[in-house]
Amino acid sequence: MTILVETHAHYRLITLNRPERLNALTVEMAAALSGALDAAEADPSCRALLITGAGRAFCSGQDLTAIVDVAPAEIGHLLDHYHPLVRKLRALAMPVVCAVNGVAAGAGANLALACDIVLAGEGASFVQAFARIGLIPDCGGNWFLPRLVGMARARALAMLAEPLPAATAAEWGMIWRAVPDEGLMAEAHALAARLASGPTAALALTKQALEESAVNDLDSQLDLERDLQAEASATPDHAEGVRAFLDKRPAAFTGMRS
Ligand code: LHQ
Repeated sequence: MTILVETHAHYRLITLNRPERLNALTVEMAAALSGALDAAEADPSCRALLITGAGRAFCSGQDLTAIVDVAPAEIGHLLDHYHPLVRKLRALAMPVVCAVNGVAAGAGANLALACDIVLAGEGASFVQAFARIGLIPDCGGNWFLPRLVGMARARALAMLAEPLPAATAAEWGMIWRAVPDEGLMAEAHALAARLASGPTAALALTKQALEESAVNDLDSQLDLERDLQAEASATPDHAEGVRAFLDKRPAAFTGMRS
């Protein structure tokens, strides 16, 4: 199976599973990943996701053995299988943690950047490998990179296609944290579990507000925050959070929307 799914208390672990090819992406794998995201979304008890790769890499991007003799028009169509994954990750109404356990190259790097909170092992690296094979960054790379690290660094990363070590990625604000490799999965699970016991509806609305900030001016963003705050304040988790504060006890969030 190209994608493994493990259910934990209120979150799911999704593992990209073609370790012999460094988890290179294929159309079949994209379909399986899409199915796993849909299944998580359809399960009301699932309140967060954790995504990682099997073996020594996170994901090496498109499986190049599958595109050697492919016509240019077909290459564009291939992205019709990958780009919906990026859209889905960005729109998913729950936090998505990515544990980058090794190299993340090409589309693999940008799938990681499409997740909400990215942790990486110190031995991991991010490579916008596209220029090495005469292609441009895809899967949102040209959108994520300038926003995360600024245009000067985005240009160099995309044009030089050099591996960026996890520690530098964290220093530049491209990812949340770089952690020792041996502690990566424990820390990623702890983070997913923590998010999975959070106020899921408010976290999803936060995700939406941050997403829309990319195209809004301040005035529109303030209007959006007013509207989304009204939604958040109608959730039981808001009432519980306030009550727990006043009672000086930890909040017991359910993640329910109403
Ligand atoms: C692979 C791959 C791989 C097949 C390692 N494919 N076998 C989407 C759709 C439409 C059009 C095209 O674009 C896209 C988006 C993209 O993602 S384009 C970018 C595609 N990815 C790349 O160009 C990266 C290719 N891989 C590499 O540069 C290196 O393998 C990295 C830097 C990821 C890792 O290097 P190493 O740690 O030195 O490992 P390795 O190169 O020795 O790889 C180990 C094995 O995995 C090896 O097979 P072998 O049989 O020799 O053990 C590689 O051939 C295989 N592999 N990536 N993408």
